[in-house]
Amino acid sequence: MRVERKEGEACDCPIIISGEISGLSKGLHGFHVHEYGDLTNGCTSAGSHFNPFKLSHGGPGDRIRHVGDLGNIEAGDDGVANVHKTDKLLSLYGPLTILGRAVVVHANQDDLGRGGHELSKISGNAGGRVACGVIGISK
Ligand SMILES: [Cu+2]
Ligand SMILES: [Zn+2]
Repeated sequence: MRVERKEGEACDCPIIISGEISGLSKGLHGFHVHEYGDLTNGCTSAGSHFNPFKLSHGGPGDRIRHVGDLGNIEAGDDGVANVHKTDKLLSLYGPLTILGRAVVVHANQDDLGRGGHELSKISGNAGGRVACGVIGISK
């Protein structure tokens, strides 16, 4: 996975998250930035969705959302999801930085807060955590 930022005006240039995740079940999987880059107890220790503004869970296009809410990724028959997301809220510096946090892939679809389940407004009711990784710096 790569996270990049395009050159340009500080306030209006999205970061780009791209890459490939394999070994998934076919279909949609919730995909979020969680608050801690800590995998000492597996993906559980990554904590909750990164949510510095203390808002309800939503979709990436919503005004009311967690900063870490990136919606879903979709795996094909081969279990591979090609990820390409741009987001204007996440940052690579300052208070909204995602460096040192974690990305988590969930077992089920994120309902983007609209599913009517008791967990919809908290986590999108996306089920267990099937994969995770720390967002760090590499060559
Ligand atoms: Cu998550
Ligand atoms: Zn969320």
